[in-house]
Amino acid sequence: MARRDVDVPTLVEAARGGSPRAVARLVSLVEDASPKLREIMVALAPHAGRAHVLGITGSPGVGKSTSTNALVRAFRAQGKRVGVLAVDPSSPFSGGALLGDRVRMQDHALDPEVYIRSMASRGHLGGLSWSTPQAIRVLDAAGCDVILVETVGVGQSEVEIVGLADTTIVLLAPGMGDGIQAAKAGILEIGDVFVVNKADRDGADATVRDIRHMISLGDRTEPGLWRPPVIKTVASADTGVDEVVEGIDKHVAWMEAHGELQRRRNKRAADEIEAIVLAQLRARMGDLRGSHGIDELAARVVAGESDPYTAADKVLGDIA
Ligand SMILES: Nc1nc2c(ncn2[C@@H]2O[C@H](COP(=O)(O)OP(=O)(O)OP(=O)(O)O)[C@@H](O)[C@H]2O)c(=O)[nH]1
Ligand SMILES: [Mg+2]
Repeated sequence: MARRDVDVPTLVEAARGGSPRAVARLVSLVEDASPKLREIMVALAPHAGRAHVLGITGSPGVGKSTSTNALVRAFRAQGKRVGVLAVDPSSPFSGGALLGDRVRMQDHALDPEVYIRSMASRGHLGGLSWSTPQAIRVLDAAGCDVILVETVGVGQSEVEIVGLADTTIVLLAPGMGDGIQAAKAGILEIGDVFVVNKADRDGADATVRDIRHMISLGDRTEPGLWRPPVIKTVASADTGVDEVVEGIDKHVAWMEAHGELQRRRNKRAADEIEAIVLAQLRARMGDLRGSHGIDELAARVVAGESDPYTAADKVLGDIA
């Protein structure tokens, strides 16, 4: 299909019907910020909002992809349709549907009920791509019951995943993340479910105790608040994965009982709107700069005839 021949309604219909090619095409259009993006989002809107979005974050090599693979297997056993987005903050390339994570999640490569996709997060230093929420919407509208978003915990991305996910799983490994380190990294606040993976290694129990202790020192112990479970797994041997699924289910039930799911989703939508507004303002600023206003205002500021705030107010008035 040639790029300019995209027929959005047909594509969306095919994606909803379960066509992996249509899903892949839509995610690519999102990633490439296609001129069809608006039309795509309008077409998807009535069909999105059903999927449970699960964020998985943790240090490099802690076992996120292996755990994702194991979780996909568990959800498939429940008959669920599953989407996976592996967001690579270090990659300057858009992922396509192939290579890296495809290989690591090979178990599901041929399963038509599993969509796996790598995404780069270009244009968004160190963090999650702005296009990730829109890719989530594509998978959601395509009928995924669960969408797993894997992101390497570096800098902002752990925090950003909180904004994206309904439930955030923080993965640790023995010796990699003792409680104090975790507290310092600010991950104690973001996890809804903590998993100590590589429990076949020494020190797993100590790490579990440590994390539990640090959580108990925090402000999450008040009655009515969610108490994140700390679960041991050996993802590479599928051990403990059912307990993780159970922890996730309990978290969803708790959120539903407390209006938290709606609150998180509303916040996610507000963040998305804000990102789009800011991007459009920035785009209009660019236009403005070339043609009218700013150069003259700048000269006046330099000459002391105006100040930057007054000048900025003029520009904002112009843009609005
Ligand atoms: N011993 C042991 N090894 C594991 C376990 N889970 C994963 N591994 C191994 O740890 C290595 C890294 O696993 P990945 O799943 O690729 O880790 P990741 O967090 O996705 O890594 P990045 O995406 O590169 O940050 C692989 O060699 C896995 O086989 C486990 O429970 N025990
Ligand atoms: Mg990985």
